[in-house]
Formats: sequence, C-alpha cells, structure tokens
Amino acid sequence: ALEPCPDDPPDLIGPFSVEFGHTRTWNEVRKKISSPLQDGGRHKPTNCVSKHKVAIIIPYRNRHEHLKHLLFYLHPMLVRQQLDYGIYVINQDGEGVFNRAKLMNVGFAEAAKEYDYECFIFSDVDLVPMDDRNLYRCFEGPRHLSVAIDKFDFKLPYSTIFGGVSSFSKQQFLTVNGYPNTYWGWGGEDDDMYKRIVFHGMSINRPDHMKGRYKMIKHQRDEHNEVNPKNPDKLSHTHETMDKDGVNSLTYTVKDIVKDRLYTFINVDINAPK
Ligand code: UDH
Repeated sequence: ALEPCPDDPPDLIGPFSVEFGHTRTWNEVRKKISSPLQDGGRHKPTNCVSKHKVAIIIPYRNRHEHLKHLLFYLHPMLVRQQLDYGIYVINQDGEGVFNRAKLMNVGFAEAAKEYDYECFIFSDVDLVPMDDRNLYRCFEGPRHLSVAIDKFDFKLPYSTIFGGVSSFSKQQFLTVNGYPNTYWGWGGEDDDMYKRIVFHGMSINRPDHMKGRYKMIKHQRDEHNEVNPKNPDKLSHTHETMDKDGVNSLTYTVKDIVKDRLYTFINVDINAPK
C-alpha cells in the first residue's frame, strides 16, 4: 500500500518564469506535462496518496488563447504539488450577460457530483501563478491566492480584495452559501463573497507576496461583460441576501460535458438576460 504524500511536496522549484509572447498550441501544452493525465484533466501522484482532493474551477467564455497559457503552467505545477486534482472549465453558453460568480457555483456543484473533492480553487483564466510554493490546497479559512499580480505592481490594490484566485474547503464554501447568483456583468461578486466570509465569522488568509506572484494575460474588456452599475449597490444588502442567494438557490441547465485530456469542459445555460 502507498504511503501518504509528505506535507511539503519534494519536487517544488519555487519561482518560475512565465511568458505569453507567442500563440501556444495544444500540443505544446500536452508535451509540457511530464506525468500522464486521466481524461477530464485529472491527475494524482502515483508514488504516494495525496492528502488533497482539489477541484480547479475556471469561469469561462471565449478565452481559448488564455486557457492554453494557463494550463501550460498550471498542470505541471499541480503535479509537482502532489494534488489529487481535476480541472473544470465552466463555459457560459450563449451570448447573454456574463456571470462569473454563478459559473463558479455551477463548477462547485458539478465537480462535487463527480468526485469526493474536499477543496475548491476558483481561478480566473487569465491569472497564471509564477511560484509553485503557492499551494493550491485548502487552509483553515478561505484563502485569497492571487495577492501579487504584475498588473497591480505586485501589490494588493485594496486590503479586502478577494478576486482572482481563491480556495475554499467544501465546508467553508457551504457555510457562506457559495457565491451570489445575481451579479450579472462585471464587478462586485468577489466583494460580496468577502462580506459573506466575514459575516459568517471567518477570516481570510493569504500567501506572502513572493509566493503569491501572478502574471495576468493582457486583454480588452469582453463583450457582454460590461461594468454593471447596479452591482455596487447590492453590496449593502449582502447580509440580508447571502443565506438565500447562493448554492442553495442555484438553477442551471448543463448542455454538455466534454472530457478533454487536459480539462473537463462543462457548457452550461445559466438563464442569462440578453
Ligand atoms: N471571463 C471569460 N469570458 C468573458 C468574461 C470573463 O472567460 O467573456 C472570465 C475569465 O475567467 C476572466 C474572469 O471571468 O479571467 C474575469 O473577467 P475579466 O478578465 O473581464 O475581469 P478583469 O477584472 O478585467 O480581469 C476587466 C476588464 C479589463 C479591461 C482592461 C482594458 N485595458
């Protein structure tokens, strides 16, 4: 029988260079991964039993080039971290207004149906970690991982920021009732989540600013994801809305699930307004 993996993964390399200078091919991404994946972008160590069953959830629509860059760096890093993991790309079907938070709730629900994941990492597709000591696992409280992004000069733009990349144990996510489903368009949903965490008596934790470095892939604002001026006002009501708007009120229709070698692609209709 295999031993449990050590708490400190032995094969970490620390900081690594990340570049987006050319268009990547899927073949390049596949070749970069030294250890064979299971279908659906799943992997676990072969020489020990991982202590961490982790689902990586990526809210997504129409960012193919970004997905290749992210997976090129992320898969090898997660293998080095000795996780028992799967990558879930949650694609919003159709051209309606984008809803990042609702897609993350769908990712949580769908991944939890498939496997006994204990930990959920929510990651924007355009945030690539630059240091594998930034562990993609769960901690005593919800964790904010993307603390030092190049775009923000490797500093937190404000102290309560919780956007980008975060981790929750299954129980932590259920305690806060997940993300709100009602933030359509850009803005506010991660501040709502920060309030949910605090209102439920938890506090967030973070890696230090060296381990938590990220490179963001530059892009223009997407179509159908305009800043929604109604979202900031909703934040003054989080306390009243959080226990009824979240994973317990989530409705959606899965249109199809495709198991690629590098990821599980879930195409979902989330009843977006036009
Ligand atoms: N996302 C998509 N497709 C979309 C919109 C959003 O996949 O059409 C996902 C993706 O994972 C992305 C995340 O939602 O990383 C967050 O959306 P965003 O990248 O639009 O948000 P961010 O705050 O950028 O990073 C806002 C627009 C910045 C424009 C700057 C122009 N110089």
